[in-house]
Amino acid sequence: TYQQFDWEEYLHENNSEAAPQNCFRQSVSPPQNDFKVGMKLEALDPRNVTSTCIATVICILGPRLRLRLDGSDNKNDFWRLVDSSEIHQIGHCEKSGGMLQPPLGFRMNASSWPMFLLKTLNGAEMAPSKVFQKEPPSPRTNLFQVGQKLEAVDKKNPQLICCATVGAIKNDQIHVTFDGWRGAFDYWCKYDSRDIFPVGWCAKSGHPLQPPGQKNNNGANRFRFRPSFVAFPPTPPVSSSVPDVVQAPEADTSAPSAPSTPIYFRKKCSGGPLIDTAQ
Ligand code: MLY
Repeated sequence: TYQQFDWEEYLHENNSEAAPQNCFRQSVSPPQNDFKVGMKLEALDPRNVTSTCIATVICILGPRLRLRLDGSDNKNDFWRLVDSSEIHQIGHCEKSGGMLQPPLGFRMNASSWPMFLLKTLNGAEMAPSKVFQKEPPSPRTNLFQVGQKLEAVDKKNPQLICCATVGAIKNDQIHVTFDGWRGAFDYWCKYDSRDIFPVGWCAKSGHPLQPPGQKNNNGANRFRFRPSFVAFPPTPPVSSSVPDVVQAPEADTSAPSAPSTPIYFRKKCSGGPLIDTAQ
């Protein structure tokens, strides 16, 4: 239903090439996601990777999970692939001789952790072992070349995977630059980072892909589909006590009249593949 970003055409027009699959630490066919929202699992605390915490699945996007550490606030959610080595079934930590830890910024007194842990796990739906997928092996060396295209997580808006280019290479690191955006979102990462994907990965895995931004492309960029024109099928507003649909303001009548079609925005929608929810 959504119009897909056309990589083939984009590569052709930019006279560029995609980084080959064997550059990446990603499986050739993206893993299936059988997790469900609300399931609990063990995850390394991203802010303190020596501790293993309990996390809850908050959202699912293709093969990725939005996770929140139990006992933490909602401001520190993070994303993991279902084949990440940083997530495990509940019980894994204890089996390997470890102890579950409160997350950094645990919102209660540390002394209440044991009781909190009991309560948070009591009656919880725990993700079964079969939904965890094996992490693919790392390529032996950095095979990337400058100028190659890829799909990369925007670390400042980590729900987004975007069109990107290898801007530079240094030893085992690559510089990820975001097409159509000035440098503010660029970053260095290891060649085997789980945050970078071959061209076509989003389409294959059912994950939304952010098309290039407009900042280096003077004027219209036909590769960027503007949300207001494609966002949603034009469903009429439904009346309810708490309306979740608002109508866009009428066009300025002093302006030359244009054929006007009402556009509706769902306020509660968290965004589809073409919607940049981050501000
Ligand atoms: N609202 C943010 C979103 C930036 C997203 C950039 N990514 C796609 C590289 C902004 O405009 O700053």
